[in-house]
Amino acid sequence: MASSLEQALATMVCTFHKYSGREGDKYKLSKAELKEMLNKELPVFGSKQMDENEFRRIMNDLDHNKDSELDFQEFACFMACVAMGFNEFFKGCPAPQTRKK
Ligand SMILES: [Ca+2]
Repeated sequence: MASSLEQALATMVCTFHKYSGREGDKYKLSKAELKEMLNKELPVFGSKQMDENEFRRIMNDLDHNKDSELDFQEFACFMACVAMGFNEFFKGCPAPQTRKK
């Protein structure tokens, strides 16, 4: 059975392809696909309240090669940034207790 980290990586890859395959280039996220992905998969971003300007700024920051789409590499950088944000957020929190029976 896959470890939880392996499952997390597979989820990351599958989630990218679930949205990237919807329109245009199958292997890149368009603006609309990114928006939908943020709404559905990362609601922690509060993307519902994110206005158009804010969304455009995020897209602009993530789109390193400026082709107006996010390829997997750009998406992976984004996920790494989100993970670093989570790491900061959870710093100092007690490690989850392993239940003893
Ligand atoms: Ca791009």
